[in-house]
Formats: sequence, structure tokens, C-alpha cells
Amino acid sequence: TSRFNPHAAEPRWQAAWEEAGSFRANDASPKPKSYVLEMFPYPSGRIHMGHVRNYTMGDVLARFRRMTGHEVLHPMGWDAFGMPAENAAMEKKVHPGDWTRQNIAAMRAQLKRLGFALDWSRELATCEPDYYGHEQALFLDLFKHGLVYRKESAVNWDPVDMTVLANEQVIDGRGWRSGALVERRKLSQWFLRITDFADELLDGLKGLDHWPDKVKLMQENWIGRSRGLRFRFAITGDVPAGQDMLEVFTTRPDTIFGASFAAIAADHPLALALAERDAALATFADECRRTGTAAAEVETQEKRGYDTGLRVVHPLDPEWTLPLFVANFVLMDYGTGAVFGVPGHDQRDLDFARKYQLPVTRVVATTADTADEPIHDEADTRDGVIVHSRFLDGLKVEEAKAAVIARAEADGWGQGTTVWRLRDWGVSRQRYWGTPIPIIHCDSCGAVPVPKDQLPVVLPEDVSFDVPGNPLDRHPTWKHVPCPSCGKDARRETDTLDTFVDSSWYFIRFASQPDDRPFDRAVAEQWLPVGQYIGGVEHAILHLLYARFWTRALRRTGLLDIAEPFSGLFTQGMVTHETYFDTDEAGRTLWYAPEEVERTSDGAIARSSGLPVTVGRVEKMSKSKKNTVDPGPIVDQYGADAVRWFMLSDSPPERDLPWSEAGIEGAWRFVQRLWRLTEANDAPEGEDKDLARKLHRAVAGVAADVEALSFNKAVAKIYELANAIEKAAPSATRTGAAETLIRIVAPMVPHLAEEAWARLGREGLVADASWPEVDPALLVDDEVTIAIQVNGKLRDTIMAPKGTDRPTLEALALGSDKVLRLLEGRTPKKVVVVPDRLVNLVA
Ligand code: ANZ
Ligand code: ZN
Repeated sequence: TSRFNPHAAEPRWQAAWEEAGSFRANDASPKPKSYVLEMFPYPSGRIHMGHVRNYTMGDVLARFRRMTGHEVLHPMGWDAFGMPAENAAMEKKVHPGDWTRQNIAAMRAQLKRLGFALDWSRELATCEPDYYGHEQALFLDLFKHGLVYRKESAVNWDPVDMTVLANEQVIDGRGWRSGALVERRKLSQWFLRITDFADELLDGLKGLDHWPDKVKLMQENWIGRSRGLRFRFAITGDVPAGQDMLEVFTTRPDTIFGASFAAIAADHPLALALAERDAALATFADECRRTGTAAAEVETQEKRGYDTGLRVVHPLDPEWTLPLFVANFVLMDYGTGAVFGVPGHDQRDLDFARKYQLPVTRVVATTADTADEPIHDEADTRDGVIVHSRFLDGLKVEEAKAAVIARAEADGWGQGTTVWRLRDWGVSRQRYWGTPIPIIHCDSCGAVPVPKDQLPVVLPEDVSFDVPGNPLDRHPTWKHVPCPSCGKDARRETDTLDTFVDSSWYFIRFASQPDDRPFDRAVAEQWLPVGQYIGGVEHAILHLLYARFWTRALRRTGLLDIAEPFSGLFTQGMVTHETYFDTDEAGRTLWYAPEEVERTSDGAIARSSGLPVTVGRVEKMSKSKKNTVDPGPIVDQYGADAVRWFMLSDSPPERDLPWSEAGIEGAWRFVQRLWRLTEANDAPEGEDKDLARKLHRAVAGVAADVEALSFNKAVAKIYELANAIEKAAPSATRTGAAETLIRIVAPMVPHLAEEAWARLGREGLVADASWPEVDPALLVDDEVTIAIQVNGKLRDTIMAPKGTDRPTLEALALGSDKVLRLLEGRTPKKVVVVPDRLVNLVA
């Protein structure tokens, strides 16, 4: 027997598919359409194992769908804008465009090497004007429909790099590159009105039956709809003119009797007015402004306040007043920028109260008996009943909320509101490598959209990265243009769009890509929504929410009538590996890459020194822990099919997959075994009924598993079938099994399948073959398991031919030794028989 040589076979079949145009999606096909999409990669330079796993899963489904008579759209492209290209420009002095395009070329070659059934004719890169120009057109459509606006908003400003930082780029209050203390600055920024769609985006989740529940829950929490109360405190003391009322917002009106202070943001109008006459307050407010805007940071920073000396009057008791502070944990752009503090039940308020010696009262208890349980270092956020709260005592939290809202509305000091956690989407980035925002600022006309016939607004190539800041802003000529409306000298917007905008509509452009507009509506609607979207759970919130929003926004503007972009979503697990480390004299951890250590039965030794290193936890492959395995050399060694097979086999696809040498070797051996099993052997006459049944069950089972994305189960069924074929005596059935086997493994190990198909002398490509027919008669179980119960308790099981009649089943049940023992000679009072299922004897 020969061996399957992937190195010769794989490139040959890849070329054959390309030549035949096998995976080109035909818009005009009469077949049912199926859109299979994996989240497109960021072109960082190399494919990693996570990509390989993700794309292999999608590929198996795409190939399977083709075999079952679908016209499949399975495209690939590049999420090609973003910071890493600019970082590379700064570090390696290469142009972000060159760096990105080189990376794309390298990664495209790697993907092709894996034999994915992709329609490369639709490849796109978001950094090219023929993509982002259309994005600019869509942006202007949203602008026209009032879904885009500009407002002042706080950003993280790095005073050394003179640049705005994303929240993730602020580490412990400092810029990630410069290490400088980050300041909060106000800048005019562009926003998309995603909050207009908050209701729709929340309610739309209900119809997404093929999405993981956990993702829907994450979206729901992110959108965060809740009931709240806005109400007014009267302010007493030396109040600045016209500021004698303070409006606060709360989601916990039930705790109103637990209030011990009120607090406002440093930028609150009242704080600004007070700071005019109070220098110490002005200094304090400045300090507050200097910290980052990230929610996590606001949570963790020390809670600090400044007592204004003013007091507010409790709305439910005119005799009761509370001190009013300016506090660093109150944000201006949330609610009303003012809160009342309930230290017993909110951790920030508790930290604050302890620091400024304010009263701490319990107003929610698990039961009325624990009303006086003291509060120590932890605020009690559990549900329960209201205590120490006058007319609210004894009510449940939800009841008390409703009661306070009703009272406030009746007495006219507040209104119940629906509140959302979701904020409008700030899309301005002060960066070069992104889609230019197609707006021109004119001193006379304001912000003027670039006329559509002047799109795309193309990024200038001649930019420098030797000084910090936004290269677009300091480019000598680029931003100087005449106003499209009055013709006077004006300036281009130099902000670029958040790269999440690029990924919010790429799946539409894949479905239809005319030159002169973003997409053709009728064509796009034929393919959309994406039937199966596959990607990492790290995109479960923002990317999916933004894509859902963008799709709905296009619907509102009349450009595309699709409500939800992805009808099926699957989030795959990570590829993991053991970690290896050592500690140096200074106590620093030194990580070792898998290829730098020799694994022994009970540990590992460094190849360089021969000394033992610690075997750490199995973790997601990451550069920081050096536990990555580069797929490139692995594919070179074992071939694409073995790598694909391994990616599918060991773990359920939603779970983590631990990479192992043994695993890939096992996959390689199985590929060779498939090669032997799919060889033609001279067929003696004769049917093998048992093997035929196993074969048909495997065909049906693998189909169901692939449809359900349970690839590891499909793989297990193929192992089982391989064993059965090996054990079977020669027969015509066994000979025919080779062809069936080739077809059902074709989506997983497509190169081997083509090679074996050709060896059998079959016409054409197995990639174009159909999925084997199943004879339903052979799927039926001949025997079924019957449960025997006595008084409803399972006591025994028996096997009986399917369709056995009631009297026979009853007789079989009464013949069971276990039943006879239990009945002790009595005759059952009643016998219930459910054919093919159970017999219950009531004694
Ligand atoms: C009283 C109270 C009692 C609150 C209690 C919480 C717990 P979510 O649920 O995340 O929307 N808050 C309101 N505006 C704020 C602002 N601008 N900056 C900082 N905090 C603000 O949070 C709503 C709660 O956050 C509100 O309910 C308010 O504190 C606080 F046991 O009011 B609460
Ligand atoms: Zn003008």
C-alpha cells in the first residue's frame, strides 16, 4: 500500500479548485443560498492556531453545504485598519500601508495552503479606498438621516505622545507607551446614534434562536435597560443664583431612606459655579479631571470628595437634610451627573462614607429579622425586604421601587424613567490608519459633508510618524480644501473612524460589491442574513452589537431591508497549550516556548541549559507567555489535512482545544489510515447488511453533527465507521464503502478526498460531488430498549424487536427475574404499556 503524500497532493488540488472556480459563489444560482462566514482576521503578519481552528470549522460547514445542494457564499477578507500598523510604522519605520499589505500577502498564502473553500474573487481589505470609500458614503447616508452627530466629550489624553488613547491603552492611569499620567480632555467627537436603536437591539435578541444564550445575555447586559427615577432635591445654604434645585438619577429609589449624602460631578454646572468662588474646590475639580474615563478606573480609584457646605432636603422629609459633595466617582455624562449616596448598599458610597465619616444605615435586609445586622467593609447588594424605611418597610425591593416612583410622580418631585446603560458610539479616532471621516469644516457653513461624487476621501501616502500626534492633522496640504458649499478655505476632518465601523458592514460588501455603490440591495438581500457566523467570544459584545446596529441603521435609511445580520452565531473555544517558565535571580518570570523545552514524563527541561523548568497551566496561546505554536511549520510537516483533522477532533468546538504533538501525530496517522481504507479492492459478490447499516448511519449522523457544528462528534462517528470497515470481511458493500467514506470526509480532509476520488477513477472533483444518499430503512433500529418499571420505578430493561405488540411486551416484562422477585408472587393490579418504550407494572 502506498502512502498519502500531502506535500505533493495538496498544492495540486488547491490549484485544481482554483482553476475550476469551484468556490465562486454565483449570485444568479437557483439553488438555495447559504452564507457561511468566519470573522475576518486582522492582518498582524501570520496566521495563528485560533484562525486555523475558526476557519476550519467554517470550511467544513461550507463544503458540506455545497455537497447538500446549496449555493454557498464563503468569503474572506482583511480587517486592515488599526493601531498595530501605526506602531509598526513608528518602531520599524515602514509605512502602515506597506506593512499591512505585506502581512495580507503572507497570510493569504498561509490560508491558501490550508485548502479553505473560499471565494477569493470577493476578497476585500478595509484599508483600500475601494472599500472605505463606500463606507464613507454610508456614513454620509447615516448623517443625512440624523444618525450621526458631533459633541464635546471627554477623552484620555496622553500629554507626552500628544494623542488620544483608547481606554485599553490606559494602564494604571498612564499612557501605555509614554508612561505619562493620562489627562481627561474635552474634544469634539463624532457619534453614531446607537441609543436610538436600544429598544430594537434588545428586543431583536429574542428572535435569535441560533445564537448562544451567553452572548445574548452579554448583549442584553451591555444594552442594560432598567427602570430608574429622576428626582429633585431642594438645595439650602449659600446657593449660586438659579441653582437651588439638584436633579439626581437613581436606579435604586427603594433605598431612598438609606441616603446619607448627595454628590455631583466635577464638571456639573453647580460645581463649576461654586468653583468660581472657591479656589480649593477649583483645584479639587482639576484633580478629578486628570484621571482616565474608563469605567474600570473610576471604579478602582480612591473615592474622594469635597464638601461644598451646602445641604439638600430629603424629598420625603422636609426636616432631614444631607451634605452635598463634589466627588470624583460621579461622572458628568451619565444620568444627571448627580447622585444620592446610600453607603449600606453601594460599595462606592460605602468607601466614600467611611472616608468622610457619614452615617451608614441598612435599608435592605434578607429578612425582617436581620434588619439590624451591621454593615462592615462590604456594601450589601443582595435582594431582600426594605427595613428602617417608614412606609416602605416590609416591601420587596421591586415593590418599593415602584412605590417610591409612584409617590414621586403623585407629589410632583420626580419621574420614573427607562434608563439604558448603552451610550452613543463615539467613532472619532485621532489616528492616521483608518477611514477618513468625510466631512469638511467651514467657518461659515459648519460641518459640511463631502459631496458623494468626491468620494473616496483618500488617505495621503506621504505621512511621517517621527513625531507624536495625528499625522493627518500635521500633513502640510491634505486637510486644506475649499468648502463644498461656499467655496471658501476650509479644513478636512482629520479624525478617522473607529475600526469597528469597518467590521460593521463587511459581510454586506462580501454579498455584493458593485464599483459605484456600497452594495446592490437586491443581490445583498439574496444572501443575507449570514446563516452561520463563527468567531471568538471576545467579539460577543461590541463587534456584534455594532454590526447589528449598522444593519438596522441601513434599514432605517432604506438602503437594505434586513433586521438582523447574523441569524446563526457560533463562538468557538480557544486553542491552548501548556506554559513553561523559570524565575531569574531578580524574581522575574522567564517564559519558554514549547520548542525550547523537552517535555519529560514528570516535568520539562530547557533545551538550552539542560536545567528543569516549571510546567505551568494550560492557557490560551499568547505571545506574552510564549506558549504559541506556529501553524506554518506544522502544516509543512504534517500537511493541511492532518492539521484540519486535529482542529476538529479532540474537543467540542465551543470548548478549548489543547494543542499537543501527540494529537497532531494521531491526526496524521488517521489521515494515512483513511488513505488505505479508501483504496479500491477487488469486489467479491455479496452484501454485508451490518456494514451497510453502519455506513448509512454514519452518513446520516455525520450530516446531522456537521449541521449542528458538533465536529468532534462527526469525527468520532468517522472513527467508528473506519473500525467497522476494517473489521468487515470483503464484500461488495465493503468495496462501495470506500466511495461513501471519501465523500463524508471530504469537507474535513478535502485534499485526501480528492486524491482518493481520483484513485477510484471517479469523474470530476469530490468538492463538486453530492453528499451520499441515505436509505431511511437502514437507519431504523431493529431492536429497541424497553424500560420495565414497577410502581413507576425503573427496575429492569429488556431488548425487543421494534414494533412488538402490547401483549408480548407485557409477557416479556412479567418474565423478568427482577420483576418476579419484586412482585413476590402478586399479580399486578394494572399494566401500562407504551410500545417501543416502557412497561409499568402497578402492584
Ligand atoms: C442610589 C443608589 C443606591 C444607587 C444603591 C445604587 C445603589 P447603573 O445601575 O449602573 O445604571 N449614579 C447615577 N448617576 C451617576 C453618575 N453620573 N456617576 C456615578 N454614579 C452615578 O447605576 C446607576 C446608579 O449609579 C444610580 O443609582 C446612582 O447610584 C449611580 F444602593 O442611586 B444609585
Ligand atoms: Zn462654507
